[in-house]
Amino acid sequence: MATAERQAFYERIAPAHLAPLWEQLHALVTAEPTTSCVPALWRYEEVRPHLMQAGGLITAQEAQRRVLILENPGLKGQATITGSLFAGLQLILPGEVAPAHRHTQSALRFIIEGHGAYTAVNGERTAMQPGDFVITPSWTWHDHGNDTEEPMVWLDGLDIQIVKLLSASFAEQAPAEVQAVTRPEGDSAARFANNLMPVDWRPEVKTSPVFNYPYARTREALETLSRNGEPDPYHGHKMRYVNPASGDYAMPTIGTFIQFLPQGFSTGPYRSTDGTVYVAVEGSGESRVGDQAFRWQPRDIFVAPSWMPVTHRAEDDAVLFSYSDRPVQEKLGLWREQRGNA
Ligand code: GTQ
Repeated sequence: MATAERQAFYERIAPAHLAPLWEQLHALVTAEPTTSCVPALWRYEEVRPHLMQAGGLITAQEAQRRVLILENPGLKGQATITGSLFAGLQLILPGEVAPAHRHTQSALRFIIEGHGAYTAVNGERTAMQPGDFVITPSWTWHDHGNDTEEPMVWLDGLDIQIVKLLSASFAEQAPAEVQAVTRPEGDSAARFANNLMPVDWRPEVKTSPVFNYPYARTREALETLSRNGEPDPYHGHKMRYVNPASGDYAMPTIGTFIQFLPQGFSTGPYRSTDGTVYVAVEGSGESRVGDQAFRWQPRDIFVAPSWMPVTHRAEDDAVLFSYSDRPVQEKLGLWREQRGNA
C-alpha cells in the first residue's frame, strides 16, 4: 500500500528519475497476455465508399500512399490494428502512380479488388490479381501504378509498430517517381517459385525472393488438400506461406497464412499469442473472437487479439488469409498456443 511515508519517498526519488517497481510489478509482468487491442470487423461494403471518397480528395501522388488505416478501436490514435502490426486499405485509381520510396518496414499486399495494376520491387513489376499475396521486403525500392481501367484496392500489412518499438525506422524517397524496369515481369518467379533456384545464389536478405504468391496456385493447392485429407479440427486446411530459400516464413517479421474451411465446418476453440488479422477471400461464415461474433463475406477484414479464443464456422466453402507477428515470437521463444478449452 502507498502509505504517506512511501508517497513522500516516491516524490523524493522522482527527480532522480527513479520509480518503485513494487507499485507496478503486477501490471508489467502479468500472469497472461494483456492487450488494449480488441476484436473488430471491417465490412468491405461499408469501407469501400469511404475509400472511393478519399480517391476524390487526394491523388495517390500527393498522398504518397492513399491508405485508410484500419485502426483498432482499442488503440485509438495509434494507427495500428494490433500492438505490433499495421493494416490499411490502399487505393490506386486508373492512371495513378504511388511514387517510389523505400523503408526498413516490411510490407505485404493482399489484393482485394481490381485486376492487373502493378507493384514494382527492385526493378521488377508484378501485375496483381485478387487473392495474390505480394511482398515488399525491408529497404527495397517500390512504387505502385495502375494502367488498367478500374480502381485497384489491396490490404497493406506492415510491421510498423515492431520497427517503432526497436527505433529502427529509416525511409527515403527515390529521385524518380517510377523506378526503371530492369527485369522482365516473372523473372523472380522463374528463378525462385518453381522449386528451383540459381545454382550459386545465396540469400542476402531474410525475406523470400518470391515476391508474388499468386492466388491461382494457392487455391489449387487448397483444393487438392481438401480432397486428400481431413481438416485439422482447429484450423481446417491451413498452410503458411514459405520462403523457399530458408523454409522460414516468407517475411521475417510477419507470418502469413491461408486456410480452407469446407462448407459446414466449424473449428474448435483455439488461441495463440500472436494477434491475427484475417481477410475473408471466398465463401461466407462466422468467426467468434472472445465474446464477439463476426459474420463475414469476401473482402471483409477482422482482427483477433493475442490469446483470445477464436472459432470459425464456414457457411459455404471458405478461404481465409491471415497475418500475424508469429515469426518474431517464435524466434524469441515467446509463441504459445492452446487448442481446445483450458
Ligand atoms: O505502400 O509503401 O499502408 O509505405 C503504409 C506505408 C503502405 C507503401 C502503407 C507505406 C506503404
